[in-house]
Amino acid sequence: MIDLRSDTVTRPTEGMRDAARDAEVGDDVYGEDPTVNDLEARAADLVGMAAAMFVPTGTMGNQVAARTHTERGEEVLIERESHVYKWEVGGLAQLSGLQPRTIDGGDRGVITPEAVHEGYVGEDVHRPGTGLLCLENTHNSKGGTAISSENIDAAADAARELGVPTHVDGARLVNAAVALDVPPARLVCEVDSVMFCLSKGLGAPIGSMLAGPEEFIERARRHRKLFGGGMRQAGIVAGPGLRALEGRDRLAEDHANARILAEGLDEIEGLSVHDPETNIVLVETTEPATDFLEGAYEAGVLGVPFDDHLVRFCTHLDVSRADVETAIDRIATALD
Ligand code: TLP
Repeated sequence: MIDLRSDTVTRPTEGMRDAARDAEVGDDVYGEDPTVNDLEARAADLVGMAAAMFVPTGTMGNQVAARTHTERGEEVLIERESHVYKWEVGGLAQLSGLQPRTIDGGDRGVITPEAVHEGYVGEDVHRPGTGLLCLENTHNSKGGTAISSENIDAAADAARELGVPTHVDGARLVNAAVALDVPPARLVCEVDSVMFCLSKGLGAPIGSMLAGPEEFIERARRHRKLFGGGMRQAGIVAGPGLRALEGRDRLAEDHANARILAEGLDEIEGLSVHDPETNIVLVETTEPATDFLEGAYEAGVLGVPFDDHLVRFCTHLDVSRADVETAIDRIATALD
């Protein structure tokens, strides 16, 4: 089976398994796990922030960030197809008493400064006030679009002028950086916090990083504890995370494989493929997405439905160029 459902499905490499076994550990709630401390320092450095904190999942990183930036009842300005709004079980409302105000980011999920100004709500006797702007890069639902540093800067600058902090859900920030050929830090130099995942394209089995200023991360540690994410000998998972960070240049291969997949699938009658910018390929299907996926599954290829006639395939560490070519052949035969 060629599993293109997500880049979350990768199995740890031998090096990651070695790193888990050999990790020096301590109690991380006391700040005493040397492997976690090392990972946090390197992650902060990668994104050019003063501090970083290890969290078990991207969802927790985003939700802790939202809680740490805001007061209960405030509004969060957020793209309407974004993961934090759509795929995190309404966590903004459930966990932090926040009210999302959605903005349409168009085909690529880009939030413009105009949209920030338009969506902003000043606090008064009737209105809650905007407490946070949340951006996503790459934008998953829009097909892994790599949003440029200029676009991110412009939105964050607009928010700052209004006194609103910006958080970036950068689950795939390193994919964006590789695609745009800029250091990850360049993509977040104007924002207040960023979450990025080790467990997606980077291939780690578990873990994400939340980065920001020292004082922000210090407060975020309390919210991580509150949300049940204070881990003990977490070096066991941070060790593989360090290996994942070291291998980040490899993401260019996933992007090249996504392009090969897109070109191959686009030749098949009944499919129309969006040009991939990173490792996500969106495919429009003439037949219902679930029927198409059933045929693909029987032929030995897995993907996920994104809409009634829209399917997502994702390339990653565990699929080679040859696998991608086989996947194209299998789907072509299934649709024949
Ligand atoms: N995304 C998963 C699914 O939940 C859709 C996937 O397979 O792509 N931000 C973004 C942009 C994400 O894509 C995801 C996971 C998360 C946050 C949450 O990360 P985890 O799964 O670690 O909580």
